[in-house]
Amino acid sequence: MIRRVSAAAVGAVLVGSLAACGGGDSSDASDDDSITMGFAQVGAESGWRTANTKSIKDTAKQEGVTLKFSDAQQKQENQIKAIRSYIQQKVDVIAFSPVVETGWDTVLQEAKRAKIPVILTDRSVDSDDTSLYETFLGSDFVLEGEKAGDWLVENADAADTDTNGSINVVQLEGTTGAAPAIDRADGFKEKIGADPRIEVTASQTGDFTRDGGKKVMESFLKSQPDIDVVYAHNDDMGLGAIEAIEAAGKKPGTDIKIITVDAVKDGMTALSQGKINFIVECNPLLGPQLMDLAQKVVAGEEVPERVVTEETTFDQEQAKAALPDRQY
Ligand code: GYE
Repeated sequence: MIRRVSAAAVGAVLVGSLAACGGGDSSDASDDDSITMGFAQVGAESGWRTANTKSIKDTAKQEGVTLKFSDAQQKQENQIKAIRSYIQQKVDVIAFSPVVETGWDTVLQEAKRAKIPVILTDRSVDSDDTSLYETFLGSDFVLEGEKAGDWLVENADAADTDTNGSINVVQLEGTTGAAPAIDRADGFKEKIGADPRIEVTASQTGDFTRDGGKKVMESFLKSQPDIDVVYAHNDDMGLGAIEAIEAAGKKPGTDIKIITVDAVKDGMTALSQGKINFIVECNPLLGPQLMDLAQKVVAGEEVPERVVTEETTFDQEQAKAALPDRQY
């Protein structure tokens, strides 16, 4: 709870970017101001991440932002190394999507001392010192978990596939310690409390990958005799779970209901085919908002301390309707 508040309500201290760039004329930030951004990406673990990276690279090109990009292969130490190298290269702004929530204060203090503004994008950090970054652009992951939980409560009767009065959920968690894994679990848990029949009987990380989801689901299918529902923290793990369920001779979406988060094309396709039952959207197309914030921050303009992306949800019929226009 405290963590949620500290991530979202960054307090009254607005951007430290005046210090960061020695002032700046906020009324005069023209579009063709060329800036250099160092971006430390989490990895390439999922369809969501691929779409996110493409959005950032494409928008940087369009906006004339020189982008230095690194892929940390889901390792915090690699992200820290990349940030340090951006500090050494004296980029104008650093943006990154922290793989896990904790352990960033030291490197962020180094950026602050070098007067390089930092923008958090997609995932936030858990730090008491909110002066270490200018803003956080990304989804409300707790809300995403709540939407997943609400759907299950509303569809509880159908989810009790064996009609034995208990609805056993297995959870495929995202990367341990990552904001979306922690928050999507919290939001879901809070909402399923409304129906005493619903219980999370097993929960394990699949690291946001398809392979991880498949392996964890294979072991759940052996250890858990009565699985009614899979709640996967992203589409990729849900898609891995589908493979495991089919290999075990069961019908995903029918014998075992599946709820996921993201709504990337592969997930939406499985949803429209009836193999997934509900997807909570998480928008990866953060490039335009990120570049806009970066240009403002470098120009010394004030930016909101929190920018939340707008998202929806999809059931099977809605997925069929949305699929033809889905970009990612
Ligand atoms: O849901 C998942 C990815 O941080 C929102 O990371 C992101 C998550 C996304 O690996 O697919």
